[in-house]
Amino acid sequence: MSVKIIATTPYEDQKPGTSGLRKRVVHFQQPNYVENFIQSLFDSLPEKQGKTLVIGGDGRYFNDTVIQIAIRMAAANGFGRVLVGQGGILSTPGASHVIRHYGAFGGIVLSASHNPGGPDGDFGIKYNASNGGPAPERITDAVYARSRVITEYKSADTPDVDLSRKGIQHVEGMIVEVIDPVADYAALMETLFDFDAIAAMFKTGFRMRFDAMHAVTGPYAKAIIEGHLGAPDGTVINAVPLPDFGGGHPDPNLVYAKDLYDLMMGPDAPDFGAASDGDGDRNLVIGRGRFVTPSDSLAILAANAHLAPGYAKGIAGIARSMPTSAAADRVAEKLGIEMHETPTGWKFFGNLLDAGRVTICGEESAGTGSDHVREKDGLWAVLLWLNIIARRGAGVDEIVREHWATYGRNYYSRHDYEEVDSETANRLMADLRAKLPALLADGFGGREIVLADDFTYHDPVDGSTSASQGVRIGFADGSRIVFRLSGTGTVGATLRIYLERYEAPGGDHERETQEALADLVALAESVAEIGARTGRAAPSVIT
Ligand code: G16
Repeated sequence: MSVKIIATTPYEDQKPGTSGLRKRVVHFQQPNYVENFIQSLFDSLPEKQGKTLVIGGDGRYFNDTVIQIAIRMAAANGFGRVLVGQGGILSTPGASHVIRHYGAFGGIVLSASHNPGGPDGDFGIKYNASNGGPAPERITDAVYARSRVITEYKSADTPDVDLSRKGIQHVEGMIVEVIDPVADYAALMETLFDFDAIAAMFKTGFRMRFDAMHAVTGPYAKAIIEGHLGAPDGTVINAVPLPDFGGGHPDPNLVYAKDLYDLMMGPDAPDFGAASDGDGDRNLVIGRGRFVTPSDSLAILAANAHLAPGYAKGIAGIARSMPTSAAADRVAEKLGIEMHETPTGWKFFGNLLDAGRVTICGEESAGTGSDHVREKDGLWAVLLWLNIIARRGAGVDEIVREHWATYGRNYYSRHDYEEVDSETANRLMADLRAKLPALLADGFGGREIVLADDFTYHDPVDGSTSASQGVRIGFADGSRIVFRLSGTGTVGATLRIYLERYEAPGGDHERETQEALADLVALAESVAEIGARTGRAAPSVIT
């Protein structure tokens, strides 16, 4: 076999963040930058000889180049087989399913998620383990340690694989199988949801718009929503994945999916609007005249999951990331099932899902999913919503209001300050941490504080501990402010402030969200001195 061993020198900055290694494309284009990271990964994975590796990505710029590099390096490092999506395409949840379905050793997913793409945009590499989930910290820590001392990498001296052609090819001794990226995933969805009920609803004139944002869910949504479920052609828009996402920002939030939002709030709104992000794991759900926050969506999906055949027996438990609102906690309480609060990052749900302790998980950052894969899953959330609407015969707005009437409403918002100078942001967080004991003792702004800490997670399954996961300030009435630095930004630091206030059943659930949270916003500003320290008068993005 023509394996080349090539000398290299380490980079100091290959520490995976919340979800793999994410940097600007030009950063990844430095000599051997990709090769160093992939070799560090392979060096950190014992017992890979002869095993199957899944490779795919969201189709963004540089995807095709890195897939060819990864295939050549997998062959040189002794993998027996690579499964790769046709055209290099695999959504993040799709890749998770392929890993599980074919019993693969693991998978490399190439994506910077909702970050923009193109030569000046972002790129990313993440590794998923044999359970289909993002590598746990013990693996990402090992990769980082290895990346700092690496001296050589291995690659096969072979031509590119033809990714446009399904079927088997060979790279030296290794089998490369180019697979349909959609088929297995669509078959899985059919086992979970009442496709007949949803199809019947479309037949009677139910109207929907799904914006794939020129990202990876386009082919999946076309095949499932228009193909299997019979929604009219044109229900899925921007359905062709493009290397630069058509110049857009594939983040399905109210800023970047504004056209969809405006449509759904307008006089000709269809019944249901949805969108997904670059790699297909996030979701946006909007009913006619009603935006659903991701935290509420998690709670509503959990409360109604039994209406879908895949969850008819009930759910074992729910998990949410710490900054996500506590709306789902009330559902778990009512159902008498386990509820878990984990750090931000889907990887922290893996053990709970594997142990069968939770069935549904979610995060405020537009992510929801279940034990069907080990990633959050945008299309899954959309299909579960459709299933619930079809079975309840009620619209999104009605479902949301009924939920609040039963469980109360958690007013919730996130304020982001993007591209803040890293040192300034780190100092702000350090000073805030130092203030916590005094806040707990004395209160702040005339308010009693019942919780002031930096969140530490103790994994109940493997006993591991993850510290410094976000500063929490909790008030006596159940309101909460959380401060964290994002682990997914690529330039400077992003300061995230999460605000939450609970209004019990029978209370006023009709207030405008920012107005309902205004006193907490003011407290957050004064306790952390955001304006004075960052020079910013307002957040860059409010979601
Ligand atoms: C990733 C992670 C999520 C996390 C989100 C935001 O999502 O998979 O678990 O909630 O980033 O993380 P942060 O607040 O650290 O920026 P995605 O969709 O970007 O892969």
